[in-house]
Amino acid sequence: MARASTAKAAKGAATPATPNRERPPEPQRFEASKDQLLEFYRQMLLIRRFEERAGQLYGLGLIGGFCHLYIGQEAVAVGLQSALEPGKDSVITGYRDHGHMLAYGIDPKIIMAELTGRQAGISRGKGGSMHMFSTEHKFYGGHGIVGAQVPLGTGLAFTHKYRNDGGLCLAYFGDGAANQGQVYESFNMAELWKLPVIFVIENNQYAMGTSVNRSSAEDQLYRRGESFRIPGLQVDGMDVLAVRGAAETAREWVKAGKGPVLLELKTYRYRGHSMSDPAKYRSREEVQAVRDKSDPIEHAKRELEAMGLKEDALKEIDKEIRAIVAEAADYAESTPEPPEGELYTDVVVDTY
Ligand SMILES: Cc1ncc(C[n+]2csc(CCOP(=O)(O)OP(=O)(O)O)c2C)c(N)n1
Ligand SMILES: [Mg+2]
Repeated sequence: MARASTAKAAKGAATPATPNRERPPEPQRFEASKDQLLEFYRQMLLIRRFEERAGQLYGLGLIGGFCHLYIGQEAVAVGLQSALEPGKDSVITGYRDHGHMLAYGIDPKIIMAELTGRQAGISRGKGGSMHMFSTEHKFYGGHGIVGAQVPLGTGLAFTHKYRNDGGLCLAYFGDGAANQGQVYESFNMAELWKLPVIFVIENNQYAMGTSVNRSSAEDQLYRRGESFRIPGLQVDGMDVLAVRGAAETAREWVKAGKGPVLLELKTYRYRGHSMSDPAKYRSREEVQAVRDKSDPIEHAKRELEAMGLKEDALKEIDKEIRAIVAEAADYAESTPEPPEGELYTDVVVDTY
């Protein structure tokens, strides 16, 4: 009965229906040259080795506070951000942020020095793992409050539109954050004002110890923008070329002034949620199966070999990356801590 009367009211409603939303084309896997794929491989490997080293430094007690590693998810940041322009397009993410900074070409030494709380760190040693910024690169953090980066990213997109600077904002968040209310308030405004924003859900299957299926009524997260008319695309987040292809489709859509787009990147984190997570909510076999079947770095390596790259050349790259990471770790251990006076800088003391 109630349904019938609702239907009747809807029939007689004065508000005309908005026309159907146009959709972006199906993304194509990016056709990379050998050099381009090699560069993606190099960046993913840098993130992997950097994170492994960060895990070791944490174990040695050299990193304080929280530390969330990005191991397993490398293809997402590399594939997406390789399609953007650092310094023009802005990026914002949550606390699992080291990989996104490395993918934007930020110096590994100052990222590692931030982890060890040193003066030379990117936030002068006062932000740590979760709170890193580089306004020069238009990298706006680094946020510890789950989902908070989504309205902030929407605000960054508003700035791009207001200033007409041709940039867009890439706002990352997790599958857990995707259940937050502020995400949907942001979606509404972003679509209403046709803001240049790519919303990216990094669906690594877990929010701390809770799997997507246990927590989400709609587990196909790319559909989450539908009631706001934001088109969504689901992407293989373990394949850097699929990710890059989707990034191009999304970028073209947004830069053409068509408003936001939502990408769901299906990925997986190999390590615990943070360094203090014993990961009892899943089996070792589950993790191993993903590593064996879908590792993004192995995937790119096999493809490079098929393109004719020799084992020796790959070994050489691994050596180079290890040297960069070793140098970053040495620097992060030896460069001085901030002087006490730094406790009084970068602090808001006025009323506002
Ligand atoms: C508002 C808020 N609620 C809860 C937390 C505690 N918390 C930190 S991370 C996290 C899980 C988020 O998972 P997801 O969004 O999937 O991101 P992932 O860690 O997998 O990258 C939670 C609940 C928080 N930091 N902020
Ligand atoms: Mg998650």
